[in-house]
Amino acid sequence: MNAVTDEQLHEQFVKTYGIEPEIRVTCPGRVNLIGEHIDYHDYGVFPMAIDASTVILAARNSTNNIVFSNFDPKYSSWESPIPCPWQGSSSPKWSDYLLCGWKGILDFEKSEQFGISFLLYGTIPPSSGLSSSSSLVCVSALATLCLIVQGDPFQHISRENFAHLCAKSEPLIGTLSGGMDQAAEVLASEGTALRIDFNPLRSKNIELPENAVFVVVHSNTELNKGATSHYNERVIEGRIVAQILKREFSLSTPSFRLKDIQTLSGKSFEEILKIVEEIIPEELTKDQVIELIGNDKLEECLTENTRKFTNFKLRSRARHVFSEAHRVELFESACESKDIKQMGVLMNASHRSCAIDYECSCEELDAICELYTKHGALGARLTGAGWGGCAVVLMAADDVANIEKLPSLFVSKPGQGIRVHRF
Ligand code: ADP
Ligand code: NG1
Ligand code: MG
Repeated sequence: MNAVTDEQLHEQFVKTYGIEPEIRVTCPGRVNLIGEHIDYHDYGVFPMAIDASTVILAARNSTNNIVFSNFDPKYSSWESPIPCPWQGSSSPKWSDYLLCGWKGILDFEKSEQFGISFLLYGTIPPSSGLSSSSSLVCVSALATLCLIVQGDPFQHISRENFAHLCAKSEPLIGTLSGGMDQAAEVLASEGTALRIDFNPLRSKNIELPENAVFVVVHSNTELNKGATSHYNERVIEGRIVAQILKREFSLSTPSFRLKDIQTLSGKSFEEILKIVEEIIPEELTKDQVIELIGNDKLEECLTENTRKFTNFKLRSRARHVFSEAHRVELFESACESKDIKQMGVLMNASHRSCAIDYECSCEELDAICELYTKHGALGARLTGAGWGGCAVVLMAADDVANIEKLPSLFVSKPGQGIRVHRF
């Protein structure tokens, strides 16, 4: 679709609903530079917001209906009278992401439902690892909040608490996701990447070296995460590893996030990686897991829609999580000392770990990374959940001419976070 102007959107809103919009909320996508599949273990990550974004125009209506429409006709309109009984979805449609944000805010505000009209328009390539889904959740949450409270919504709730609320709401579509995407999209400041840490959520703005150019490249494959179980399989495998390590270290914490286990054990990354090689089995069936940790401990790890899993890869998944968390620390240091070569080396290692140990790449993504590396990229890796979607490539500014003829989506500079305009 061609770029749509604010005026066109405004006109479409009035034409669709016969009322004026009250607010416009704009939320960016994000590209993760390093730190993949570790946010749900509470390890720090290193993303930045991108210019591609989702925009929503919103108003209260007097029809006692919740109505969502999309500027792009490929997404059909959705409507429900209030009270709308929605509690979540296991095969999400686009409207379900909006309902996540809407429900999160109504519950937080303890607000009665009211009639709303939303018109959405998004330019983030969907299902491509640039987190279009969280952008939908966040615009919907902020639009709902702004229809309830007056003035600056971030005087009412801090950006950190708002991002946390959105992160807790998105799993209503059935994915056991971490909080990286909502945090990146809500906390970003223009011009800087972010180092994000969790529990409690906090972020640090990080300047990227001036001679570092990040290129986002689409592999021309997509994965709708909500429609497959790959992501949740990885989350559950990590939780089982945590239960095995807790037993090994005699820890009584109820947490099954690997960062908590490492912190409580007092082990360094090197030490815990060695222990993983020594004591974590590579692959177990469900019965073998029960034999090893007991049915109760396995049950603690599972959720309703993951109870059906029967096989678990463990050692290589754990190797990825701990080594990737370590790479984030090293990447931050390399970035601070403007060592772009080292940043590239770490990105390449991250991609290998994602591809081999976490098995979340695909042929097309591997081929893109290889192609760019052949043309002088310092580093290239899949970004986001993977199994399709985009790669992020690091080039030295002087070498960008080498890739002029290669396919690319955009050259990315750190963009700004979610924002609201009241008409
Ligand atoms: P990612 O977050 O990596 O982009 P997900 O699979 O998590 O991928 O989410 C993609 C889903 O988000 C799409 O299937 C669609 O339901 C929704 N989505 C993304 N962009 C739009 C859009 N512009 N309009 C409507 N829905 C969208
Ligand atoms: P994408 O692919 O953008 O949906 C997902 C998760 C993140 C994180 C990354 C992998 C959601 C909302 N986002 O991103 O929390 O785990 O994968 O690092 O599910
Ligand atoms: Mg997503």
